[in-house]
Amino acid sequence: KAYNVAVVGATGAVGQKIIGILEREPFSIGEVKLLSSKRSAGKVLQFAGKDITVEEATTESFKGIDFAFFSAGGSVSIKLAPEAAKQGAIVIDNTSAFRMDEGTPLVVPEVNCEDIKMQKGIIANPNCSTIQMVAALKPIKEAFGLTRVIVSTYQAVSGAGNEAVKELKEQTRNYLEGKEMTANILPAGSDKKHYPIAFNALPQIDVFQDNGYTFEEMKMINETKKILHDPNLHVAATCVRLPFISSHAESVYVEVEKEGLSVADLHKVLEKADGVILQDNPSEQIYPTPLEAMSKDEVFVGRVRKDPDNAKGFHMWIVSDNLLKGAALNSVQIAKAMIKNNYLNS
Ligand code: 11C
Repeated sequence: KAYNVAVVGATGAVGQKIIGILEREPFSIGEVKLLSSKRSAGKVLQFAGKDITVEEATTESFKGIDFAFFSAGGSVSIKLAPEAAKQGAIVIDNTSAFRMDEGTPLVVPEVNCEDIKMQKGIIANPNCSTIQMVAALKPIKEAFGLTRVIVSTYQAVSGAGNEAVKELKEQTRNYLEGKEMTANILPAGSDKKHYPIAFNALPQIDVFQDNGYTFEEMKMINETKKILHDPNLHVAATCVRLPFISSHAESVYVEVEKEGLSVADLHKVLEKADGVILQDNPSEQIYPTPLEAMSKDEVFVGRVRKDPDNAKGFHMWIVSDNLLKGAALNSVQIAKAMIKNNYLNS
């Protein structure tokens, strides 16, 4: 069977990557609809060498669509995703709109594929920084148990969209030419103040919550517990934006249940984990970096070290392309897993 697909937010950073991944033919594809806001409608994009005119996404856009990939912001998803689902499409939503709803599966196929079975038309794709972390945490949890996770992120600018990347480039150019840098987007488009990201580090991703954490940090905390089915897991996060374009990096501290493990024990389970590549050899200076991970599908793990003072603690460094495994690729993998496992008819 060929599956009809719609990409909502086709002109955005994630939408563009979804188109690229669908062009790799992860499954047989019939009709392709590229949808956007009114502002971007009328643009002509290419799919597999063919010109496709982008249409405005409306409630009428989803008849006959099998998979609708949404990445046009939460408000568009809230308005149109339930409608698309009602019309029979499986919605795979990249926004945070439905992630924490009890009846909505939040899925990383390598981690909790079976959760897809409870879908009622909408499946949520987790936040990029969560996806890459849980891909590495799952095999560790399975093998050794997991009690605590403390993560500090080093996040790429493309997580905030194409306009933010443009802003980074302009600021960099201006700084090098001795001109003033202007900031209009980061740290959060919707917040009051803006700071330059070029030659800087911003300890704010998305807006602050009442508890002093940012929304990005709370997403990492809550989504990790949901995906790993472990509401009692202790998770804390500090999310920081840095001036590189793509791939998020994370310094992750884990406390496992089992005592007396070695770095080699962790290496063994990470090496075997689906979608994970271990790059960890300090004597050869082998470790993952954002630049190297860019445009690659996998989650890369390195710098695995034992906590010198805690027999159950380990540090590690996790890197992955935030627009691929962190967003577009994971979404398409969800669709692929549904087809492969026959979840479409359940
Ligand atoms: C960032 N993680 O890097 C964000 C982008 O909830 O899907 C992804 C936002 C989301 O700014």
